[in-house]
Amino acid sequence: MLGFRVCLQTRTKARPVLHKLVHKLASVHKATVLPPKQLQSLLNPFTALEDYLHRSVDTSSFHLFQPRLEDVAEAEKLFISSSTHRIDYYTSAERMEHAPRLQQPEVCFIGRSNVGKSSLIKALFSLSPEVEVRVSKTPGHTKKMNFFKVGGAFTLVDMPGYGYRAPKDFVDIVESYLYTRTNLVRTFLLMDASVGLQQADMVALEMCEEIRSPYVIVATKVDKCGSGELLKNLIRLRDLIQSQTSCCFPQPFLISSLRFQGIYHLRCFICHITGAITLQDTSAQE
Ligand SMILES: Nc1nc2c(ncn2[C@@H]2O[C@H](COP(=O)(O)OP(=O)(O)OP(=O)(O)O)[C@@H](O)[C@H]2O)c(=O)[nH]1
Ligand SMILES: [Mg+2]
Repeated sequence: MLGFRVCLQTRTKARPVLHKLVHKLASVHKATVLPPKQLQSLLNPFTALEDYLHRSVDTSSFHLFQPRLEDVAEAEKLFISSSTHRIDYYTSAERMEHAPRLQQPEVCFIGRSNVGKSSLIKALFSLSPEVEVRVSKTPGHTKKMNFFKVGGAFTLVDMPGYGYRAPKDFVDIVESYLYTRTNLVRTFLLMDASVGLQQADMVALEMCEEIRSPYVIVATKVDKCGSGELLKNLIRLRDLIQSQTSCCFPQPFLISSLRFQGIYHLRCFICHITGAITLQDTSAQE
């Protein structure tokens, strides 16, 4: 028996560390060697769609956050785990009573089940692939609030989704979190750009408006449909933000977690709003 235990302990200690591969586009440094147009569409995927639009269409709201490349690279460093800046899954909570009390500024990711919340967090952490973020093809996968600490800088919270067998969870968990979390600095409300606005998206948007805390819309899965369909969905989304919201950041962020489109800018935006870095300039540059 003792021998068995010793053997188990030895095996645990000797277990080889799994070095997961870092995707070649996970870092903006790697992307800077790409042709300028390709780099631009990774930084802001909307630029790749503009050729399809008539010149009279005002696209300024898709270009409001335009950090310098140096700031994007600076922000990226905060997404690399080290012995002095540990990025890690911290804890999960089923109810607000179980949520950890944390001092750091916090941002959370909400939206319909399957919209890509966990995948987005995984892409943000892709330079630290040892951080385990679970994604699934099955809707309703994330059932608790999952807290991820980014050193002492900020916390990311992955939320259960709304719309698939989970409206109760959403109301019980997400709504009470949004109403009461004092260190929450921004909510990211995800919508699937490849299918366009759904009824459940409107419910979440109305909730964010009612709570009156600042939020940002993230259009996910921009890799999944053709440019025409995507543009139609995005212009509709832009119009909705302009006409029906008052607490929403006017720019929707476009992302593909699979192809890393929009991920570098989103990292930078998170560092900016949590005060983790001070940007030189975020507006459009000449
Ligand atoms: N093509 C494409 N697929 C994506 C993208 N992001 C996520 N997916 C896929 O969408 C499915 C759901 O992703 P999740 O990240 O688990 O979605 P979720 O919003 O966390 O879902 P719940 O936890 O159920 O609320 C998975 O099969 C992902 O691979 C994307 O940018 N592009
Ligand atoms: Mg999830």
